[in-house]
Amino acid sequence: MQRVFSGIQPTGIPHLGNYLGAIRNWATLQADHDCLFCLVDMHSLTMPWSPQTLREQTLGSAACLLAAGIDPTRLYNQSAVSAHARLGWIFNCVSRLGWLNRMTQFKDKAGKNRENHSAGLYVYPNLMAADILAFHATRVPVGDDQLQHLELANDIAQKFNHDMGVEFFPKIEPLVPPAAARVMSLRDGTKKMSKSDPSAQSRIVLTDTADEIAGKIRRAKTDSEPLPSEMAGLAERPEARNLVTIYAAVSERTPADILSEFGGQGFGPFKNALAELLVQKLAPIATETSRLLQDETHLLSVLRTGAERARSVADPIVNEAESLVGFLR
Ligand code: AQP
Repeated sequence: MQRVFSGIQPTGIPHLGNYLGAIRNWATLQADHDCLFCLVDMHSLTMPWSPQTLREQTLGSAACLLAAGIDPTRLYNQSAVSAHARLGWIFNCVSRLGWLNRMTQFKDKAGKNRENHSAGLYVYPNLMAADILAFHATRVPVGDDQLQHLELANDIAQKFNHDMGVEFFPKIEPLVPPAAARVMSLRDGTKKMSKSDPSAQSRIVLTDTADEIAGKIRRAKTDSEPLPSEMAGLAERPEARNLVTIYAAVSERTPADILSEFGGQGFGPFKNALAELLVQKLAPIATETSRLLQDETHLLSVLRTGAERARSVADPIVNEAESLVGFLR
C-alpha cells in the first residue's frame, strides 16, 4: 500500500481552496492508502504568530479535518513528533541556497521586505521535505501551488542518497486534483485563496454560516459581461473563471458543462446557484466542526494518539538517516 503524507498549516480555519485542493482528496485517499495527516504547526511559526491563536487554530483545524471525514487515527500535530525537526535539520544541511533562492512561495510571502522575514520562512521547503521523507511517503496530495516544493524535496532526497552512497529516500510523486488545483481569491482572481489574506471576504472558510457563504459569493468580484458559453471566453476573465471552476469542482462536473447551463446569463442567477451549492456541501462540515470544538479534551486525545502512531513510523527511519550521516547513538 502506498504511503501518503499530507500537511496543512494551522494558520487559520481551512478554506475552500484547502478543501478542494487538498482535504477532500485526503478523505478519499485514506480508503486505499496508508495516510498520515499532519497539522504542520512548526511551519506556522514561519510568519508572525500569536501563541494563543496558534493553539486555537490548531484545535479548530483538527476539528474541521475530522468534520470533513479525516480518519482520527491518522491525524496529529507536527511539533509532537520530533522526527520532523531532526530530519529537517539534516535537510537544512543537504539543501543548497541556490535551490531555496528559486522558491516562488518565499518570494510571494516575503515580498519586498525580505531582510525582516524569519530564517524559518526561507528554509520552510527543507522542513516540508523532512515532513514527507521522515515517513518514506511516496505520494503527496497537494494543490499545484506546492509542486515546486515537492520538486525540491526530490532534489534533497536525491542529493542525500548520492552523498551517503545509498538509495535511502524514495522518490515522491505529487497527487494534484484534476479540478480546482488552485482556487483563487474571491476579491482578486489572480491571487490564490489563502488563509493569510487580510480580507476575510477573499475566502470561504469551512466554518462559515450559510449567510456568510451567500454574502461572500454575492460580493465576489466579477466583471460586467454575461458568462460565456465556451471555455475560451474565460481566458482573460480570471474572476469569472475562478467562480466557474469552483462550481465545477464542488458539483463534480466539468467547467464546460457549467457554461453550457449558465452561458449567456448574468452573474446574478449563477451566483445564487453557486451559493446554494456551497451551503449544501459545506454546512454539514461547519455544524460538525462546532460540535467537535465543544470537547477540547477529546480533540487533544485524538492528536496524541495520532502522534504516537506517527512516531512509531518515523522514528526508525530518522534514526537510520541520523546514523547514515554519522551521528553516534
Ligand atoms: N487556493 C488554493 N487552491 C487549492 N489548493 C490550495 N491549497 C492551499 N491553498 C490552495 C492546498 O492546501 C493544502 C494545505 O495548504 P497549507 O495550509 O499548508 O499552505 P498554503 O498553501 O500556504 O495555504 P494558505 O491557505 O495560503 O495558507 P497561508 O495563508 O497560511 O500560507 C496544500 O496542499 C495546498 O496545496
